[in-house]
Amino acid sequence: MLLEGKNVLITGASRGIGRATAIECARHGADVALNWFKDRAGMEETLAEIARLGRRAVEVEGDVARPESAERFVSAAAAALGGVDVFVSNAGICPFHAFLDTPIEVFERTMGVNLHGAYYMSQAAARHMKQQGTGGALIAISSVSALVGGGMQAHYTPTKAGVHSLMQSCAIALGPYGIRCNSVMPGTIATDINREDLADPAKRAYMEKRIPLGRLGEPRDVAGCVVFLASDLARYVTGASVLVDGGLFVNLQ
Ligand code: NAD
Ligand code: RM4
Repeated sequence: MLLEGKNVLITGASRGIGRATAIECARHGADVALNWFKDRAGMEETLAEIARLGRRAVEVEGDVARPESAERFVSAAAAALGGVDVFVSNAGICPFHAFLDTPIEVFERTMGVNLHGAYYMSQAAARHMKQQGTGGALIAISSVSALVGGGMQAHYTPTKAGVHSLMQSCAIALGPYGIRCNSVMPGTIATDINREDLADPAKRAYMEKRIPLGRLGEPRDVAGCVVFLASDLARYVTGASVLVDGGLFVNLQ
């Protein structure tokens, strides 16, 4: 029970890594506030899982790319749960497109959701934590793609480098308030975001061969790392980025 008594806010919690993070946090004793967008059915499933674990959950609909969603989410969560201890910026999109053919709208939307959204949300959460005066933790779901390119992801990889950098700057700005800021860098985790991409058996087999641990990741692999960073076990960890990729990044040969 690493998160007993903590309130954890998570964006994009209706499925995938966000849902697994909500469940893992609840399993460790946290109450959760969950942002969702256009996926009511998925959100209901996440809420049912949290209820089964006997923890409190509040859900708040909102597009993270809109600045007003941030204050709405944080204040609704604080009012319902009684405070904000941990904020996880997870919501993200990755429409695969070749660089030369990527429409400007796809680039702008990907930046808006993945980078602007994480910025607005982290700022709103940190303002609340500062006012609360009890410290806290910000965690951004970055990616191994912050460190390497992706041929079909030129509009996506800069957003992941961006949130990694955002957490580094936040670590400096918010350290004096006892707010730790870190990012998690997942490798290839099988979720809806890459379902089509990984449907190609050759692509999947190539990935599995390249990953030293021999398998694609599961959402709960990432969630475990988030729980650690959110917990007091990580009390001296800030400005860090943790790869959760089965060894993919170091396997250059
Ligand atoms: P997913 O598609 O299963 O989940 C994405 C979640 O974000 C969904 O709940 C979706 O509804 C939500 N979302 C999308 N746009 C939103 C918006 N505008 N406002 C609020 N919520 C929104 O994908 P996932 O793999 O679980 O992705 C979660 C995060 O993990 C993303 O930031 C992604 O970039 C990152 N990531 C994923 C992988 C991977 O291989 N799956 C690897 C590295 C990083
Ligand atoms: C990640 C990484 C994964 C890809 C997802 C969509 O950041 O690039 O390989 O599956 O994005």
